[in-house]
Amino acid sequence: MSRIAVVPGSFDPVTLGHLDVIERAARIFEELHVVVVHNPAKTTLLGPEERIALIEESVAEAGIGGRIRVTDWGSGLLVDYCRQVGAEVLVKGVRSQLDVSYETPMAIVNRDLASVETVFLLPNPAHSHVSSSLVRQVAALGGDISPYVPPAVARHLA
Ligand code: COD
Repeated sequence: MSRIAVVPGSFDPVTLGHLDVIERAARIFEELHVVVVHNPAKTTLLGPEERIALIEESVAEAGIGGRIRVTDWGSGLLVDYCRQVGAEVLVKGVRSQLDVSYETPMAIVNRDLASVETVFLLPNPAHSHVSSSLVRQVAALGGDISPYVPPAVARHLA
């Protein structure tokens, strides 16, 4: 039985939706790795070091930093990271049918490649409309992002 799980994402920036998934996964698995992956399809706002620092600050402020390792995996295969650290489970949040359609083929390929299973967590409805791209857009237009992001991110982007 795996005790190590990986929560991957672009986290550009980390949102309250991400934090909700991380908090609930931390209650299920003994050790959690939050892995910043570069998604070539997306234009980024923050560099990987900033994203990592904001995730670390956010999980620390949420009181769950102790069992969470935050790391950057560039654009390598995610299952190679899983193999490297002995993780057998990926955790993803699914907000909509669109997320399910996007994630399902990846989950099957990751299982084919390395027997890594994917666990889907349903979002907290309070945050299910939140995405990093929405936050980037509101921030760029000078709006208040504090309802959507952890305090560390709101301070950083203010
Ligand atoms: N509530 C709940 N979950 C949420 C919310 C929310 N409000 N917002 C986002 N999430 C979930 C997303 O559904 C996703 O599971 C995760 O949080 C990360 O979201 P993002 O937007 O930060 O990151 P994405 O979607 O750009 O990340 C995509 C990955 C990098 C995770 C994905 O592309 C991937 O797994 N890549 C691995 C590359 C690889 O190994 N490919 C080969 C095998 S197919």
